[in-house]
Amino acid sequence: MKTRITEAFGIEYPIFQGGMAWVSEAKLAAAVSNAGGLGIISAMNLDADYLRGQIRACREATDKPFGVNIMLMSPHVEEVAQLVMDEHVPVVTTGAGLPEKYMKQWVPAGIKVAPVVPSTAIAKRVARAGATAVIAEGCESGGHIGELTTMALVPQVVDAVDIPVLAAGGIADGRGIAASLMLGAEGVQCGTRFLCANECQIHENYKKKVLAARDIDTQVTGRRLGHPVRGLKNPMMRAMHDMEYDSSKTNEEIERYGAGALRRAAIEGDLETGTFMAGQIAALVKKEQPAAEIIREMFAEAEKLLAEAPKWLA
Ligand code: TUI
Repeated sequence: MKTRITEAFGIEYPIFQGGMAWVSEAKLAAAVSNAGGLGIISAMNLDADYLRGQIRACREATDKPFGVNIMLMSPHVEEVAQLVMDEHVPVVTTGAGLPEKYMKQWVPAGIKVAPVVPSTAIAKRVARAGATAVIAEGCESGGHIGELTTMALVPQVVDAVDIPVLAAGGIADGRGIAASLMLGAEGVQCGTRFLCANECQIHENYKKKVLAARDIDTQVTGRRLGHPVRGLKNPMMRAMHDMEYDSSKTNEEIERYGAGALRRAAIEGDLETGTFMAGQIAALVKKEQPAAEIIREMFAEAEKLLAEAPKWLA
């Protein structure tokens, strides 16, 4: 499949693996890149030393392009923003904020930047700042979310900018890819589907929780704090939800309660106090399998659907 995304990023399939904190490590990113997608390492909220190690491990495991996701709320954002230049990382994606300040250095340095955007206004801003592509992520996705759904957001972003758009949020199979192309996107970014890749090193309990999920098993917490986060329902998510509706609790108390919960999920597999971030399509993830198989399967299905599409015109 050839689109402006495969051309611009030098990849075989127009698919990015989402940069997920405590999930998207070098091993998963390299597997996705080796399979012809764009693997992405998450800088999460750790420092430059952590990221340097991950970049080097990824380079050991693949000679294909890969990316680094910078979560703009990270306390180490300045040093990781510098490191991606020092390490000549080919692609940077950003999330949870406005990346223009950093793009002033990244773009002239030849880094291809693809920010996650939750609105057309932000898509236009990053396009003006020199983004190679934008990732229009709907609120079906796991983790930190915006307001609009993928179905509503993607075509509006496609109309708002001239650069290519990747659709994200709620995409886990070939149907999601085909639909994204129909909305005008030229690629997709998937996170949740890759949680159950063999190369994904999260705790077994996290994978089991995704595999057991039903359609209605995600919930959003953090709206009161200004950073809504979608994850799989569990005692931690329910407690966060209850605290948010309790006016006697301060925002600081709630923030403190939530601190470290993603690490507890991904590393320790703590079913009670971890936050298992996942998107609304978790129930479409049926088994653990190699990243390469996930990509091949998704695109084989998309190509079949697209080839059959003229039947609707008969
Ligand atoms: O960033 C994500 N997903 C994430 S980041 C994350 S770590 C975290 N942990 C606790 C609280 C908050 C974050 C877990 N999942 N996805 C990309 C994304 N970016 N979704 C939405 C946005 C976004 C939102 C607002 C991008 C830009 C934006 O700009 C507006 C502004 O005012 O900053």
